[in-house]
Amino acid sequence: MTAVSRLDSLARTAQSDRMIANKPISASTTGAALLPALLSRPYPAVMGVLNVTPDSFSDGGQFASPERALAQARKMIAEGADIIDIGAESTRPYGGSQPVTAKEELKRLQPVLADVVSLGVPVSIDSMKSEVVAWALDAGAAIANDVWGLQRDSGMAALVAARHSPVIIMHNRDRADPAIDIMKDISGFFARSLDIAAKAGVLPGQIVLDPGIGFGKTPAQSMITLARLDELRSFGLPLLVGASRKRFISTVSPSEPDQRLGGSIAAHLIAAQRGAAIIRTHDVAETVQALRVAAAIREQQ
Ligand code: HH2
Repeated sequence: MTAVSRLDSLARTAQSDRMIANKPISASTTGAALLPALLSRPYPAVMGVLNVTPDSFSDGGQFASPERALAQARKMIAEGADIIDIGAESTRPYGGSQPVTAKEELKRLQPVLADVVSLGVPVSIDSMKSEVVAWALDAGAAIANDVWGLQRDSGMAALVAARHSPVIIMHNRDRADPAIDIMKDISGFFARSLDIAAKAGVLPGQIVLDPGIGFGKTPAQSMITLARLDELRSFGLPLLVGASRKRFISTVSPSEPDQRLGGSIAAHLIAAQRGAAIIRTHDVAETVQALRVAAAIREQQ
């Protein structure tokens, strides 16, 4: 058996396990039906990160070739990912990476996006540029993931409204300010984004809010955000949390990004307990297991 066919058969077995454990969400479930389908489980949906970039903070360059990207997407689906989040520009949570043009982002996505879509789970496009998101939605992506919460690219809100696609509105700031009340800042940002969304005609049922762990926040503010995540439930919208491998973990337990699995799982379990409906992670198998075990234990209470 070749490595590729071994991976395929592993994917098939794990996928059928997944189908028994929780109804799979097919890529043909789109628009208004997609979020309710993803959020109908007893534990959060899991979004697997696929960075087709040379410079992402934790896995830059690892999946830049189309073959490796596709293999990684297959692996994450086999491990139980409900969504694949593909990004072709580092969002630079910690600076250091180069901004890229829409043209460059598209050049990185074109050889791989349609193949990832064809694997059969919903794909989200992690881009702050409406031109890139428009292309990706045309190519079969189902969700827009905007790390500037509809506030950077003036065309983003109208685009997602016109396509009836779910959108992830993430909190962000140009720089961290240790003096501010971060929960108040996040709530104010969400209120502005929701106003932009409403004016553009985005339906509330299509919106997911994400406090943006590690973005424009000190490490302490990232931890405050996780500890007080339940306060954001007052918006009445599903919450997404992506704490995977982020730097705040290293301030508690010094570690390189790829050594932060334990801290990532701790953060994600707390996020799930505080109401997160979607968890964004680089480490799908371990995260799915942790979420399912935590949910099973809670059921015994
Ligand atoms: N984090 C990153 C990128 N996109 N999108 C959402 N909605 N939430 C997040 O927390 C989030 C995100 C950063 O992680 P990664 O994609 O691995 O890094 P990079 O942006 O350097 O590619």
